[in-house]
Amino acid sequence: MTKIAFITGATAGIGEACAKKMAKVGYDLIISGRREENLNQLEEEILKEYQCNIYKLVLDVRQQKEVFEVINSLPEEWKKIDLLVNNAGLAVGVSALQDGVIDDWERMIDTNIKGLLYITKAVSPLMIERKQGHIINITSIAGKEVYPGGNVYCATKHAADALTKGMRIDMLPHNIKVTSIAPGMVETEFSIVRFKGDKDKADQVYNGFTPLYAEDIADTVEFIATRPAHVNINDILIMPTAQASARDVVRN
Ligand code: NDP
Ligand code: 8X3
Repeated sequence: MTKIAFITGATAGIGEACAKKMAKVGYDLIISGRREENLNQLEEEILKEYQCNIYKLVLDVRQQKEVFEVINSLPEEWKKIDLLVNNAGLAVGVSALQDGVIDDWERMIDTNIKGLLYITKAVSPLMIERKQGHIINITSIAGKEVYPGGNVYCATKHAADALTKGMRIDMLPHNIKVTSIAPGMVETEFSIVRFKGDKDKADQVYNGFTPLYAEDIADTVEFIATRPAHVNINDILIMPTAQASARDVVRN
């Protein structure tokens, strides 16, 4: 039977690359994000290349009620989710904590922590019922280290890292695998969002070295999701070769 992957934040970057990769290896897809045109375009691109069924969910992961409503009202055949990739997330701003913008903090906390929790609470009972499933949380090097101006973003990713460990314990009796993938710098829309649309500042983040690309993380998701039933990869930290830690990057 064809497996189903549910990918949040599939309208750009890592989530979009994961959707393409999992379609390529034969999964049907539930793709979600707030930008409907991007979902439509992604569907079109995937269907040009691969034979697969796609279900689109225009969804803001921060909207608790909506998350439960849309997931609970998925058609029965789409409730058999084998793989959940909790990828939707963002950083907003790089201010020191004392200069922080409270609205930016709320967006990061609501998306990266509460959104991940809502989606997981809605999807995991469907997996538990079938006694199978795999949840991959896209965390970050920012969930393992803290850097200047990273304060609240790093805290949300530390929370996602802790939640991954907690979920793994809680879901152990139900045969559900739980994995964290913690990437270093990946060139996506991430920095454009972080710098609130300032493309020049965003480009500077990746200047002078080769960052990771979204496809590198998608390859990792594919590898983890396709291990034999008795094997789980708990935690992967994946960095560009030119990056040793959150702060150590060699630039030309
Ligand atoms: P992008 O900005 O390219 O993509 C972010 C995705 O998240 C988009 O599809 C966006 O969709 C979605 N998203 C954001 N907010 C919401 C929301 N409220 N509801 C639903 N979807 C939302 O960034 P990346 O691909 O780089 O980021 C993906 C994940 O990877 C994030 O969790 C990020 O923290 C993590 N990460 C990124 C790294 C990097 O260097 N790029 C490194 C380590 C981790 P839409 O706007 O359409 O809603
Ligand atoms: C994104 C990686 O270290 O640039 O999570 O914030 S970092």
